[in-house]
Amino acid sequence: TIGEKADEIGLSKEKIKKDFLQKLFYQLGRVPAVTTSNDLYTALALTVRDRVLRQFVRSTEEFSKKNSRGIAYFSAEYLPGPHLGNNLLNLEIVDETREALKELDLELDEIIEQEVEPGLGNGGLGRLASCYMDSLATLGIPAIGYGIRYEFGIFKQEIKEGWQSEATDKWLHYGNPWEVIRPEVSYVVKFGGRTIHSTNENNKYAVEWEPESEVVGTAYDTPVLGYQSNGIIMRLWKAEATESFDFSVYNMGDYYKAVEKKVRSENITKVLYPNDENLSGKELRLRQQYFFVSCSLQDMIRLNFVQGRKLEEFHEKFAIQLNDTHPSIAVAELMRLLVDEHEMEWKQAWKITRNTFAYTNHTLLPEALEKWSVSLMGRLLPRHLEIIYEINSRFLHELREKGLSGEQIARMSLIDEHGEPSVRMAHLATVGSFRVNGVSQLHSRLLKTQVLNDFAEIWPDKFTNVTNGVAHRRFLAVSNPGLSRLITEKIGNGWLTDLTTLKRLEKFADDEIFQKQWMEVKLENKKLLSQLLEERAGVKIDPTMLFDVQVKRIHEYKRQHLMLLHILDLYLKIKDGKGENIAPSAFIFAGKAAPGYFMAKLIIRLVTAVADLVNNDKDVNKILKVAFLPNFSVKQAQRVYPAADLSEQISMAGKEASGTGNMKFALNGALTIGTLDGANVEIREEVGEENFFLFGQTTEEVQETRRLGYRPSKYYEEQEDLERVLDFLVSGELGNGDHELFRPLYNNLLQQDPYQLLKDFKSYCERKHEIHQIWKDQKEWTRRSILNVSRVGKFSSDRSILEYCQNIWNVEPVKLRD
Ligand code: 26Q
Repeated sequence: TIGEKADEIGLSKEKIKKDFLQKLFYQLGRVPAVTTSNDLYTALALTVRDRVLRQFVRSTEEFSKKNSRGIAYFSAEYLPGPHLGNNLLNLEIVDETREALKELDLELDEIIEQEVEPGLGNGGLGRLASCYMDSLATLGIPAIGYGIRYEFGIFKQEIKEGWQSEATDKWLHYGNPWEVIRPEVSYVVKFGGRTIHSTNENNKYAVEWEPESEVVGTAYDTPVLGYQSNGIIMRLWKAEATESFDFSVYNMGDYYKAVEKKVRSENITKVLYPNDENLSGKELRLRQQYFFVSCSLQDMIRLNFVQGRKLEEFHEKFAIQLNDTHPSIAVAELMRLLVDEHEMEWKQAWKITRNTFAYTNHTLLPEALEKWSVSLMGRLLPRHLEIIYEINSRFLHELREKGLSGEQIARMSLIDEHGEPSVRMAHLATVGSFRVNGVSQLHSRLLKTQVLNDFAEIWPDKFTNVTNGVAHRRFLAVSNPGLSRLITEKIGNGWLTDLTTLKRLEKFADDEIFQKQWMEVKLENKKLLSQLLEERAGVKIDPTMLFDVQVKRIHEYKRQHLMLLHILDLYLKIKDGKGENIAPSAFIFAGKAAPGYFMAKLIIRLVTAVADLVNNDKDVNKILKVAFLPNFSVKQAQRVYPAADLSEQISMAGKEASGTGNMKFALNGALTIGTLDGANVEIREEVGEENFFLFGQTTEEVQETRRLGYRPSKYYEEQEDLERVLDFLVSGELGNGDHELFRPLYNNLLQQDPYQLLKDFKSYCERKHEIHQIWKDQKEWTRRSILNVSRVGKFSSDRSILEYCQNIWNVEPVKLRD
C-alpha cells in the first residue's frame, strides 16, 4: 500500500518522528527534555537530509544510465536560501513532519525559523543561480552547480545611528547539516611562477608551468532537490594548503612558515566580495575565480574519463554555462588543460573549448564589465596570459581576413590598450563560447546593438535571449502558504510544475467571494510582516495600509532615492494640509550597500532619516510610515514579497538587465510601478498595460536626453514641488539638524543626476497619485491583483531552463520515474 511504501522510504509521520528522535540522541547527544532550538533544527535537518540524499543517489544512477549531455553551471555566487522548508515541500512531507513534531509538542515553523542561510552571493545573479538549480533538478536535467564555499558570505548588515554597518557572516558557526564533504574529490591549483617552453623528447613543442605556489581544492556537496523526485548537487570548493608544500617546509624545520602558508592558502575561500556591479580588480578575487574554475574543470575531465570517454568528446558530454564573466578564465584554463596537460593540438582544443562554453551576460554598466590588468594576470597566471594572447592573435588575424577596420579590430581585441593594458573578460567569454545570452529581451537587444555590437555583427547566430525566471516553488509555495492554498483550492496544484496554469485563476478575478479570500490572505501576510518590522526596525505599521515596497541592492541606478523624494513630497503636502488624496501608505525598504559605495550608504542614511521624520510626526504618521528592514536575505525576502501591495521597479531605463524581484512580487499579487527596463517590459506585456503602472523615459529617451545635454537643474527650476523637496534635503530638518549630511546627494542630483531622477520625478508622482485612487477601491485593486498573478506564468525559472535546454545546451529534460 501507499502507506507501507511511505514508511519504508521514510516519508511517513511515524518514521520521521522516530528518526528525528534518533538524530537528536545519537548525533547530538540530547533528549527532548534538554535541547536548544539549534539542536532541534539540526536533528530535523539531518532527518530530512537522509531523505534528500536518497533521492539524490537515485537520480545520479538514473542520469548515468541515460548518459545524455551534462550541464555544468559555473557561478562564483549562489544564494540558495534556507533549505529545510524547501526540501520538505519537494519531498512532499510538510504535513507529515508537522504532525510528527506536534506529537512531540514541537512547532515546525519555529524550527524552520532557526536555519541560518548560506549568503554566498550578492543579489540577483547569485539568487538566479539557485533558482536555476531548483529548476534543473525539477526538470530532470543532469546538472551540477560549481562554485566557491566561502567561509564568510555576504556581510551581515546592521543599522547603527541610521547608517549601515557591516559584520562578518559566520554562517557555518552552528555547523552545516546540508553539505557532504568529499575529501577524496580534491585537486591541486597552481599560482604564479613562470612558464618553460621547450621541445620535448618526441620533438613536440611543450609548455610547462612552474608555479610559485599551490593550493588544494576540496569538494563540499550540497544536494538540491527538485519537486517530487530528482536531486542534483551544488559542488562548492574550499581551499586548503597542499600537503607537499607543508611538508617540504616542515622538514626544513620552519614550522611557522608552514603554518603561514596554510593560512594564506585558506584565505582564497575565506570571504565573498561584497560588490555587485562595481569592480575593483583585487588580486584575491582573481585568485578565487581561477581557483574554483580550475577545480571544476579538472573535476569534469576526471568525470569524463571515469565514464570511459575520450577527451575529444568533452564538448559532447558537457556544456558549461558561465554565470557572467566571473568564471570566464575557464576559457583559458580548459585550453591549458587540453593543450599543456593532455597534449592536444591547439586547433582541436580550441574547437572543443568553443563548443563547450556558453556565456550569460548580466550587465551593461560599463563600470561593471570585468577587466584584469595584464600585469596582474601575468604575475598570477602567467600561462593563462600567454594563452589569452594566443587566442587573441588568432582571433584578430581572423578579423583582419574578414577585412574589418583597424579601429573595429582594436575595439574587439581581448586586450584593452587604453591606459594600463587589461584583459576584457567579456570579450574572452564571447570569443570562447558558442552562445551568448542576455537576461531579458530588452537587455539582450541592447547587448547586441551596443556593448557587444561588433561581435553580434560577425556572429549574429551566437547571440540569443533567455529571460530570467524565479523558483516559484520557493517564492510562492513555500513562502506564501496562504495564497498557495487558496490558489490550489480553485485550480488544483498543477501550477507547482506548470506555472502557466495560473491562467485558470483569471475567471475568478471578478468573483467577490474569491476577492474577499484573496484580500484576507494578503492581510494575514501583512500582519506577519508588520510584526517583523516592529521587531527589527522598531516601526509599528497598521497592516491595512498600502504596503509600498522596494527591496533590492542599494544602487543609484535602481533609484531608491526617487522613491524617497516622492515620500518627502507627500510629507510636505500633508504638512500643508493638502494630504486628502493620499492613501495611508507604509513605505518599506531593504537592501545592502557595497561597503565602499558612499552614495549607496548615504541613500540608506536618507531612508532612516526620512523614517525618523515621518514616523515621529503626529500630523503625518497616521497616513505615512517608513521602515528600513535590516539585513535583507532570501529568508527575509520570503516574508516581504507575500506582504507587498505595490512593487517598486523604478531603475533608469536601460540599466537593470532584468530584475527578478519584480517577478517575485508579481507572483505574490503585488501590482507594479515601474519603468520600461529589464524584464519589466515583459511583465507588463503579460499582465496587460492596465495592470502595470508605467512611468518615466524609455531607454531611447534616456539616451536622447543625455545626447542633448541633460541639465537636471532645469527641472528644479520649473517644478515647485521638486524644488521644495530637494531643498528640504539640506534644510536641516532631516538627520538631526545637519545641513550638510545629504549635501552630496543634493549636489549630485542638481549637477549631474546621472540616472535622471529629476526628469522622471513628475511622471512617477502622477502614477503614484493614480495608484492611491485605485487603492481606495479595494475590490478593483484585488481584481487587478488576481489578474496579475494569473498572468505571470511565464516567469518561472522552469520556463527559463527549458529555453536554455532548447536554444543553448541542446539537451532534453529527462523526467525520471518515481
Ligand atoms: C565581480 C568581480 C569582482 C567583485 C564583484 C563582482 C561582481 C559580483 C556580483 C559583479 C556583479 C555581481 C552581481 C551582479 C548582479 O547581481 N546582476 C544582476 O543579475 C540579475 C540576474 O540576471 C539581474 O536580474 C539584474 O538585473 C542584475 O543587476
